[in-house]
Amino acid sequence: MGLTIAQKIIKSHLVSGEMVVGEEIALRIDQTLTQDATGTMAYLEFESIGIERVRTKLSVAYIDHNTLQSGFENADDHRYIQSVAKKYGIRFSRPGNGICHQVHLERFGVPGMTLIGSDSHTPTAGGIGMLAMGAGGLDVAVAMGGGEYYITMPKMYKVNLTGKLQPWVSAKDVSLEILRILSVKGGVGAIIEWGGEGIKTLSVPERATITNMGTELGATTSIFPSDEITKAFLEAQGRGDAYIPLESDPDAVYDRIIDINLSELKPLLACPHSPDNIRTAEELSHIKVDQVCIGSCTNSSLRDMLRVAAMLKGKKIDDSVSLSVSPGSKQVLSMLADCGALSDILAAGARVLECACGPCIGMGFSPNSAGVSLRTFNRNFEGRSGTKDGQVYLVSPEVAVASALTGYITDPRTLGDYEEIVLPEAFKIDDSAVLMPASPEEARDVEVLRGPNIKPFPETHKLENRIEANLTLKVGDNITTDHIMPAGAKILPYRSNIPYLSKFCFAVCDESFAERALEAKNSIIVGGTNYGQGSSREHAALVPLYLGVKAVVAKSFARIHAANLINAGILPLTFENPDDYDKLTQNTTLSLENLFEGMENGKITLKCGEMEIPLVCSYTKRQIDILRAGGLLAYTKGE
Ligand code: MIC
Ligand code: SF4
Repeated sequence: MGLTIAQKIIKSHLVSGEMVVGEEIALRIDQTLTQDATGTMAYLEFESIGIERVRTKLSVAYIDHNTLQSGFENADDHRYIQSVAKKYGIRFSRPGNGICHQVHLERFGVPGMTLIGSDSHTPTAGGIGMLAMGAGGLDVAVAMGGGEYYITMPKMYKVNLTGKLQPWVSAKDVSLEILRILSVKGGVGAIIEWGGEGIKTLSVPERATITNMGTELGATTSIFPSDEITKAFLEAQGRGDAYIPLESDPDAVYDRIIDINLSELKPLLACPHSPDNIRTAEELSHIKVDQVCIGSCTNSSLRDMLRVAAMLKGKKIDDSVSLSVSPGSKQVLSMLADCGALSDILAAGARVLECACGPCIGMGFSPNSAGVSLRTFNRNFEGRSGTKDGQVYLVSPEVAVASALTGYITDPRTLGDYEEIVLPEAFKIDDSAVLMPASPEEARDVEVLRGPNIKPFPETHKLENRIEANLTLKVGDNITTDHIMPAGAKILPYRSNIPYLSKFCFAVCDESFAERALEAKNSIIVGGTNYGQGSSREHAALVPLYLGVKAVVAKSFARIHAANLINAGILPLTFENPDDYDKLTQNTTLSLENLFEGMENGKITLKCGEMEIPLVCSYTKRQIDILRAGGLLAYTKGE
C-alpha cells in the first residue's frame, strides 16, 4: 500500500510504536523552535532535565510575542533565553527579527524533516513539506534533549484542489473555506495533506497561510508536497541545498478526501468569536469597521505585504479606521523598504508596527469598546484582542485593505483592477539577527542570567489512587486556552511566574475561579467538547496544577492541551455518555475511585453523592507512568 507524505516522514522518523491510527508513536525530532512566551518555561524545564547541549539538528529560540518590554520582567526573560541559547547550543533570533513561523519558513525549514515548536502554529512549515507540529514546552524541552516526541498516529485527510484562485480571492479564503467545511474540531486526530492540480498555482507563502490555519481545525498538522515551487522558494532564500522532492504515492490511502475548486471561492470572513463562523464579504458589506490589523504568522509574508502596498498605493484609508501593518520578518520589512512599498503603506495612513506577533496576542492595538476589528490573523476568540466585547473578524489582506479604504466590510472584487504579485528571484539575506551559540568548550563559561520574575516550576505530587475534589468550574463547548489562561499585554510578562499568572486563570469566564480553586485545595473542572482548543501554552495546564486542579472531565479534548494536562500530571477524562455532562453541578464534591486500576483498563467511575458517572480514558503505559509520577518532568528525572 502506498504512503501519504506525512506517513513517509513518520516512517523515516519512527522510533517506536506502530503506524496504526490511534496507536501511540514516538518520533525522532530534527528541529525545535520556541518563542518567548512559552520559551522561558521550556528552557527552565530543559535546564532541570540536566543535559549539557541540545541534541537536535537545529534548535532556534525566537523572541517575537512579548517585545514591548514594558517592565523588567520581559527584558529579564529575553536575557535569560539569550543566555540559555548561547550555553546550550541554540540559535537566538533577536526581538525584531520576526515572527517565529515566518522566519523559520524563510531561513530554517527543511522538507522531509520533523519540527516541533512550543507554539501551536508550528505547522506553518508544512508549507514547504516539513512535518511540523505544535507541542507543549516540556515536550519541546525533552526533544531538545534528544528524547522522542509522542503523538497518537493520526488519520490522513486529503484536500484536492482544482482550478485557480480568482483575482481578489487568496490563500486565506482557502483556510476559511476548509474551516467552514470541517469546523474547529473537524481536524482533530488527523493530518491534512493538500494536493491536486490546484496546488501548482500556489506559492510557498500561500501554502504556508493554509498550513498555518490548519491549527484552527484542531489538526495534528497540515502538509504540502515539496515540489518545483518549493525548490524555487528555497533557492530564492539561498537554501537550494535544503530541497528534496516529496510527494505521496499514487496509491496512498486517505480516511477522507475533500474537494475544493479554487476558481469558485469568494472572499470570506470568520465572524466573532470563532474561526469557523464563516460568511462571505458580500453578505456583510453593511458592517462599519473601526480597526484593521494586517500581519501575524498567517499573513505577513513579503507576498502579502506587497499586495497590501499595491492596494494602498496612492490612496488614503478612511478617517474612521485605524490600520496597523506588522511585516512578518526583518527580511520582509527590509525588502519592502528597498522597493519603496513601505512608503506606499505609510503614505496611505497605516501605522507600521514591529515585526512581531503584536495585536494578534493582544500586545496593544485592542479595539475600542464593542469595536469591529478586521484582522488577517488566525484566531478571533472572545477577549483575545484585549477588549472583551471587541468584535473580531478574520479576513484576507485583500478584504482587510478594501475595508480600511472604505470604512465598511468590503468585498475587494468591487475594487476593479487587480495586479499580479510576483515573488523576487532572490530574497535579501541577512541572518545577523540570529545569534549563534557558543562552542561546546566556551559554553561551560557562559553564565545563565536569571531575573526575579522567574519563579520555580509548580510543585507536583505523585498521583494517589483516590481523588476527592470540588467541582469548582463547569464550562461549555469549545473552551479555548485563551479562556483558561489569557494572554495580552498585562499578563504576558508573567509567563515565567505561575503564582502571579494564576490570578487570571479562567478570568474571561469566571473572575472568582482562581480564588475558589485555592480555597477548595483540590478541584475538578468539567467541560464540553473540544476542551482546550487553540494555543500550545502549557501554562493552561501548569496554572491549573498550581491551583490544585486534579482532573478535567470533558466531552472531548484538543490534542495539544490533552498532552499538556498529562505532562502536568492532571488527568484528562472523557464522559462515556456525553449526556452525563448535564447531571453535574458546579460546587459539588466529586470523587474518582480506584484510579490505578481504572487507568489501566480505560474505565473510571466519577462519584457525586449516590450518583455514579462512567468516564473513559485511553492512556498508554507511558502516559500512566507520567501521571502516576506527577507529570513529565518528574517522570523524565526519574523521581
Ligand atoms: C497564540 O497564537 O495563541 C500563541 C500566543 O502563539 C500561542 C502560544 C502562547 O500562548 O504562548 C500558541 O498558539 O501556541
Ligand atoms: Fe504570534 Fe499570533 Fe502567530 Fe500566535 S498566532 S504565533 S500570537 S502571530
